[in-house]
Amino acid sequence: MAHVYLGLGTNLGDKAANLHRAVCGISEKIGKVLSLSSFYETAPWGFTSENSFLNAAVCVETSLSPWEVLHRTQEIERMLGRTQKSERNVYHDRIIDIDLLLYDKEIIQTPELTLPHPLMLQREFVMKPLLEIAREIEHPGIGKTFGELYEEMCGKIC
Ligand code: PH2
Ligand code: MG
Ligand code: MG
Repeated sequence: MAHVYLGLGTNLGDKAANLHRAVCGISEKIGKVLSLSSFYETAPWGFTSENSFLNAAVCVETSLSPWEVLHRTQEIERMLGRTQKSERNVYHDRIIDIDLLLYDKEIIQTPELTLPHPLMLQREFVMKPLLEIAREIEHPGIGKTFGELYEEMCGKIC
């Protein structure tokens, strides 16, 4: 069994309900949800929108491969009504976004999937919820814990 950390975000409709529905989908299609962070209201990052986000992070125990997890998260996004995908860092408002952040200590670099998530350390909306459930976990590429990395990051962008 592997431990997968997923980042969740929504900025349309009933945002808390969207996050709860995503967590239900994750427990049905990916595996047992071991921990769920609080929900954080955050400002849109990397694009302009009048709709603020609600972000969260979950840890899931799964028997699926990283690619199977990716495909299942995309299935859940479609199930919840997501139609547009972000491409080349052009972002849109969305009902739900589920991003793979970590899969055990795997380091993967393919066009379809990069792990750990390449932008997570620059994004407070990812790190804040993740910190709640993964403070002692090590970033596999860097070898420091998320607690340590968050403190370093706060000197720069928080
Ligand atoms: N997701 C993005 C781009 N910008 N900003 C916030 N606050 N929260 C997000 O989840 C988010 C974002 C790309 O997926
Ligand atoms: Mg995203
Ligand atoms: Mg995404």
